[in-house]
Amino acid sequence: KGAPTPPAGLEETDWRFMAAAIRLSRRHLGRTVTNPSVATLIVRDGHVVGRAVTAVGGRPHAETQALEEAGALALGATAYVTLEPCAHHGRTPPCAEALVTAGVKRVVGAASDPDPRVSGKGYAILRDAGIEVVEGVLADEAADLMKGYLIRSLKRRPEVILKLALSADGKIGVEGEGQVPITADTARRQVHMMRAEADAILVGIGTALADDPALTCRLPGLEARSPARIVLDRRLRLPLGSKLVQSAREVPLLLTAASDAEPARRAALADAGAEFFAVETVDGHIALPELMDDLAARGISSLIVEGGAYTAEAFLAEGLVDRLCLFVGPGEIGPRGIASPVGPDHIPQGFTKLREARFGDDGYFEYARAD
Ligand code: AOF
Ligand code: ZN
Repeated sequence: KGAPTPPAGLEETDWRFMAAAIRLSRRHLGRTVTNPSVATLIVRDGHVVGRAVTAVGGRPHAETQALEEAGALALGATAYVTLEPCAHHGRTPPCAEALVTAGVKRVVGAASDPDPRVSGKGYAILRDAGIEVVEGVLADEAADLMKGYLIRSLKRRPEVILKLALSADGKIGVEGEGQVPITADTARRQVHMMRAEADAILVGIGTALADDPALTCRLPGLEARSPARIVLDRRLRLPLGSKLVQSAREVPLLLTAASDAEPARRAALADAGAEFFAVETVDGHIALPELMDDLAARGISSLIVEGGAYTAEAFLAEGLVDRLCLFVGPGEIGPRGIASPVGPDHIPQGFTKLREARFGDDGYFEYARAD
């Protein structure tokens, strides 16, 4: 195929360094709540003299750390930032001002920041100080990794990623049989990586009871990156002995309980480390839009919905799914299986395919809602 070349209108070096910055920004995905995971490279004479990603916990920002590493070498350098540098005073002065003070000559930015305290103001501070600014370099690639942050800022809800594992004949399990093996180890590791990069993961009580899942990330070395677990459990039916409850002291467990749920159950689950949040119900069903609003208010930017069929359908029906990730195993389950509401052959309207891959014998299909 030959060496990759930059998209039209982009300088080769800008393209390469921004691509490297975007790769670096991936490092703290899911660990910077409520901030996006942003990366900065400070480049002088073709050499990286400072590099950083938003710290775990969200502060300090990427720019200030990268500038600190570069020190005096930042003078006359180019800064590559995956998000417009901030313009507001937080615990520290704005990153845009820090770039000016350090004497950076040029700033190349990818995504713009919808935060009203920043939007457009960060780039303006730089330009007013005589710095050359190039905006929008690899903006889509950068935005793709910050989707959660962008959706939460613009829509006041987390990015919703619906993940389903289905058999070759489109079934997601068998009624009353608990976890049925559908995909193999490579696909499973991929799912755990998705968990590591998300802020939260959600299942319905039916799946929690049938499968007894832990919903943690169990990749060696990444155990600490398990997302908060959420169960739609209005009547608090989750057993105290379940893996979810048993691990609630290590990884947050949030239950959406009705206000009239049995107080004794609530007390016992609270003792085990579970937390609760009240959500409204409409006709006995949890009002998902309100729930999404609640999660956004808690700073949750990305949410994986892992089933089951009923929960998946509810999210789809509300138009709340942004990304659809389907893992398809080689085996068939047959007529006793529970049919998946979606499959590679029946994708809901408005979704377009982003990628397709194979993990061993399993297929992977990813779709994004086009909007
Ligand atoms: C940057 N660099 O690395 C990140 C930025 O609560 P604060 O004060 O940390 O501000 C949060 C806002 O900062 C957030 O909404 C977004 O606009 C920006 N994130 N900005 O210059 C960074 N993570
Ligand atoms: Zn900043």
